[in-house]
Amino acid sequence: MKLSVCIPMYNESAIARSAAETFSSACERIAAGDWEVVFCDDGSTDGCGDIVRGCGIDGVRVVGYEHNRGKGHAVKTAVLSSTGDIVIVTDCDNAYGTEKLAEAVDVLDRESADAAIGSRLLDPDGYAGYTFFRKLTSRIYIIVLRLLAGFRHSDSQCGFKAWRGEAGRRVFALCETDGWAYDIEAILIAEKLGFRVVEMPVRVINHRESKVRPFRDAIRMTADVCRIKKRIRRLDAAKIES
Ligand SMILES: Nc1nc2c(ncn2[C@@H]2O[C@H](COP(=O)(O)OP(=O)(O)O)[C@@H](O)[C@H]2O)c(=O)[nH]1
Ligand SMILES: [Mg+2]
Repeated sequence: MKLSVCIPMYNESAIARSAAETFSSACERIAAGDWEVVFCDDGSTDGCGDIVRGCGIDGVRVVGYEHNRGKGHAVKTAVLSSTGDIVIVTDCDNAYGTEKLAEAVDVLDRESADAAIGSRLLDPDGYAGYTFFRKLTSRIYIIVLRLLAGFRHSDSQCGFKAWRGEAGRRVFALCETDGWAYDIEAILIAEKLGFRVVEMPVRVINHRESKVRPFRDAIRMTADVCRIKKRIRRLDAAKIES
């Protein structure tokens, strides 16, 4: 079983080296000799891509492009270039801890799932350390998603998601959202294709200040979700088959 870990990365020079080391040694423990870590440099301007390349770790590679497109585009690019039987997407700051990588592989097997998405609501301490305001916006957002798009999971925005390689690559090939709503698009497309999506509890163990701007991003995300919903309705069988 080849394991791919995909990391979207935007201006992470402060932590790029430790991320390359942390994720590569975790992969080696889980899938000795049969893994890759793919960083997608999302048009960074701080040289973090070169830092990762400079580590010279076998199995760690960098893909990307010149101008910043947003986390969604970075995740899509990394997943489409991955070759693993299992593909796990997580954040550069290792917010959820490397223990979750092996756990996600188990969950996919145990539950015969095509995707396992991290949920901070399922872990009793999932939102520990979050400000009241961030907890509140997160909860409101899930309710809006449920009403607007029929989203039936408990957390959409968690940066930790595991896919069976083929399922993940099929789904992300159809994804078009560059911004923060890409998660919802991927999950809704996966379900439209008939893939089995399950949740697994995660909690944030490495906190840092979020770059999400609550009001601006919430408005853009809501607009994105409406667009995504329309598009998925139109996504006909012919397109899905191709
Ligand atoms: N903020 C931001 N993060 C990006 C972008 N592209 C990729 N990322 C990566 O997305 C991950 C999550 O970013 P973070 O700012 O911690 O967002 P949060 O955890 O959702 O609040 C990190 O690995 C970033 O490097 C982008 O355009 N903006
Ligand atoms: Mg974060």
